[in-house]
Amino acid sequence: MTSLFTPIQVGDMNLANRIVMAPLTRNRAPDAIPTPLMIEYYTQRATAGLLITEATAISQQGQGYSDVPGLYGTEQLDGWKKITDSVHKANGKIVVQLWHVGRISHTDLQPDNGAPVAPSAIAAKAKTVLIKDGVPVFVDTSVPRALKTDELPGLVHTYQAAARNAVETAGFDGVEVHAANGYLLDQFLKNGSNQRTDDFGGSIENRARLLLEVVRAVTDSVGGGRTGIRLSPVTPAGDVHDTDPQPLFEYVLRELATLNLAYVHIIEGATGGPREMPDRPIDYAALKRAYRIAGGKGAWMVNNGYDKAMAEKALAEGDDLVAFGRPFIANPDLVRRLREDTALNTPDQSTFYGGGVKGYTDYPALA
Ligand code: 8OZ
Repeated sequence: MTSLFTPIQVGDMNLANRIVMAPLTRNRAPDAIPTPLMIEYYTQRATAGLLITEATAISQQGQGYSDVPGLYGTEQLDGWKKITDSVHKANGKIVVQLWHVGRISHTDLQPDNGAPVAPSAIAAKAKTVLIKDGVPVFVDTSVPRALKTDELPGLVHTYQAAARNAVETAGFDGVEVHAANGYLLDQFLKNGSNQRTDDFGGSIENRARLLLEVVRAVTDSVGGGRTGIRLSPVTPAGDVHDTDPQPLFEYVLRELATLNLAYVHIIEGATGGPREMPDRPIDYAALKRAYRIAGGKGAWMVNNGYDKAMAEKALAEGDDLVAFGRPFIANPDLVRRLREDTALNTPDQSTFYGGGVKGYTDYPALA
């Protein structure tokens, strides 16, 4: 019988188990450059079947928070290479999450202190984090400007270049396109944030166009077997909403089914919050069915608030991988603890974003 500890082939990656470390923003990369402490943090967690890095900006325009890493400069790529080398030495697998925040940014973080970019010039009722004198400060996101249609091919190219650099230069096993949580690609998908009148707004097909062009470009350069995608159909994160998410996401998944992706990663409910959203109903089983019927063979990864019992139930019902977030913050040896049914350390919320060793690399592993 399949358990959390049964190996699985996911695209080009052979995973030792089905326990995935979810992408977790930790704001410990000053100047967007990965640090030696990050080598230790990821390597401590390398027994996960797959590590997904924290969201990592594909360009400065894609940056929305202080001290989050990037993937567009030589020093950033060199920093990541040390991390992937160390994780591989520990027999781990690691993909990088490709991130463009769109409107969830602040002029302080943008090139020439310009406005962040978005599908439409609609501000998010959302906060971002700036780090001032080492202390995280929550500030309102800035009013964005609408991207011009002729800027979009360059944006697709930026994703593609980041994916290629991630695999060829930084040594990642693959990439995860971040299309969730109210960031740029999710802003395009959902009609609360996309009011464009060109080929990238209006109909479901049009709103999904940028996402699908990005994923096609990424798979063209690194292969579907090294590409995953993260979606959050109903999350309120980043102030996004869609008036009819079921047909929107069924369309997206049917189209993704043709691209031979390694995996599809679904956040169920509100990111990091309630799994049930009574005012935002969605049928996840129907989404998965739409993907499978359209020929999608990628692993189906589920996320949000899972414990061991829930994860085993998900596998028994045909999901393939389970991503754990907060449990991995506090338990570097989460895989062993789940296998041995031992107690878990409790994550300390006050050290999630920013800081150093404390609450990052100092959670104890079992003896
Ligand atoms: C928490 C804080 C900042 C960013 C996401 C990248 O939700 C994030 C994020 C999470 O996907």
